[in-house]
Amino acid sequence: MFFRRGQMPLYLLAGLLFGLKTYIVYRFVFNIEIENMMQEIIIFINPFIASIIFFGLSVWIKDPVKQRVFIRYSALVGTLIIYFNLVFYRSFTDFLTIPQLFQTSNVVDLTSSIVSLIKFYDIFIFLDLMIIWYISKQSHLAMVREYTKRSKVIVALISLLLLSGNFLLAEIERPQLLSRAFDREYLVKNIGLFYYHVYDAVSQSKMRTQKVFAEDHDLKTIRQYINDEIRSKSQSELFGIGEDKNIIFISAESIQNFVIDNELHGEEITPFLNGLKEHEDTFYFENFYHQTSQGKTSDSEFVTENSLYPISGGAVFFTHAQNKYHSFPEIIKEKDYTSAVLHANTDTFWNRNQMYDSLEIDTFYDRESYEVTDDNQVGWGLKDKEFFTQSIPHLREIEEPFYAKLITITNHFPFDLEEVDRSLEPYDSNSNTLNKYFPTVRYTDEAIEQFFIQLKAAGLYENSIIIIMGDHDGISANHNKAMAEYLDKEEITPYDYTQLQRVPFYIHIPGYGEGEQMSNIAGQVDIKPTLLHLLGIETNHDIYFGNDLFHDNRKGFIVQRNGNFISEDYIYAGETCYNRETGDILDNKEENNHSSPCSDIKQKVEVELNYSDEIIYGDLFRFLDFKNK
Ligand code: GP9
Ligand code: MN
Repeated sequence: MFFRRGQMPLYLLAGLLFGLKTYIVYRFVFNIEIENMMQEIIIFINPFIASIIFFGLSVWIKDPVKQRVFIRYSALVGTLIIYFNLVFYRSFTDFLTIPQLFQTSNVVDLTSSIVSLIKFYDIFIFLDLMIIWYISKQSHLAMVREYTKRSKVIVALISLLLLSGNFLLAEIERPQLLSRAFDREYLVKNIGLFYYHVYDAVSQSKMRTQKVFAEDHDLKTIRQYINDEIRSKSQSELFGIGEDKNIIFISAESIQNFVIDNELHGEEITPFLNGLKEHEDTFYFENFYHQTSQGKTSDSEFVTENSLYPISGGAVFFTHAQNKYHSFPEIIKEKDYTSAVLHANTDTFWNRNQMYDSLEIDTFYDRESYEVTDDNQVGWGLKDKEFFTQSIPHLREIEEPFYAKLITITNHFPFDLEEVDRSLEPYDSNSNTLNKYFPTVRYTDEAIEQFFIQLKAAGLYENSIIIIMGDHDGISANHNKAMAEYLDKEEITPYDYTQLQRVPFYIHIPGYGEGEQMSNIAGQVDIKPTLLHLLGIETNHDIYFGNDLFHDNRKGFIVQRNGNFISEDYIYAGETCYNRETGDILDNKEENNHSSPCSDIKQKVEVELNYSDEIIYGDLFRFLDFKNK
């Protein structure tokens, strides 16, 4: 099957040559960061697997002459795909996506500098193509023939096996790689450039069909629902108290609120945040829930800026970055606010570079804006203390009044921290993850404390509102056993697990003096209307799923993306209705579910999730002119 009269089949030879070229380009021409041995292995085998599978398709072509043509042109198209990506990469440090091909502005940027993006040694990228082309043109080529049915099936089976092997390794390296749709670099690193393009094409076309069938009047019912069920009819007492103040928003990576006011080894875990909670200028919300799904930090950003729900599979930052939104940063422009995000990670992570444009965020201070060295980074990047220190000069240069969001990173799984930065010893349980979580939480607590001092010194404190929010949970259900041990519980029930999805939420208004500890239920979806109202901006025509947290007239429940919810009276989780205060079970699954006290709200939860999905999938806001309503 493979060798005939000592000859290697052409598809195999082409596959090996093309695979080798692709590997060399991935490894040495693109600037792809390899973090461990597993990635090294994947990036080596993937090019060979992908190209042998593709060229192997030629065995299904009967006519050997046509087989050669197929192989030649496949090599040509494959090479061009690599090359276009490379030229694009040299300019944007990113890989092409289908929407980008249609973004004329990018093309204009590219054409102006195209000459500088082409290097003389690029010719080597075409070397294998020339060899394949040359060999395939030899008239008496024994490397192609008509393949028997058996050979075809064997080639197909081997291809399938290789493909599964590649995806299995990728899944081990990055669980839920495809559904979470991380960074494009991660995708390319783990499944290769070609499967990445297939993935991109499939997700784009899925999205497009849904958009094509969407219509203007879909919004009418949604607006009606929001007017009837969500929108408060009057303004809260705090409306306008933050007018013209800066908003400094700290998105605190993976901080859950079970650490607040809690202890480990007889010590407070978060001494600064505990103190801040009691401060007269602080509103602290003890029942504030994150509402993220697979998009993690990016979902928390999405919910916060738009007051829409994230999508259930994948990250909306990735799948719907081209949509029209009506975001917080966009709305506050009417009050002459500028907006910025500060986060020391690459700008492509979570597709932030594209999504931030759609959200109309003016400036993104990404990794390039920070000095990241071997000494000042740990785990996922720049240490939080260093991050805040280096952020101060950036904050000073942003035009006031501003909204600036700072996203921390040190308290990110796997919660690595050097000995010198550790002021709290790890916990001791069977979960290494939970054990290491406490010292990094403490580190971030100290970093925020230091940041407050720096803000005061920089004269940025007095005239700002400072928000601190945990972006999502850091300890997943995999660590329930250790968590139960820490919390001194027998087990973590669905009720407990829901309560563990609470994250800290602080609104600190220097000089306000009438702060309070708030026990009403709240969620990330409430942030946009709350902040808009603090700034004195009306939301009467906006479409959103949250409420001003300072208003008494709220819809009264917080939706989780999986359809669970928390209301003032109930928690619905694991298909069970619980009393929110006591945790007692209020219904019985065996009985008729309509009798459950949770049923009414459960229906509304489904309606809201569907409406939010309709807005996103249908890109419905493109039909609206919010400004002239
Ligand atoms: C990456 C950071 C962490 O830039 O926001 O992302 P996460 O894994 O928490 O979604
Ligand atoms: Mn995060």
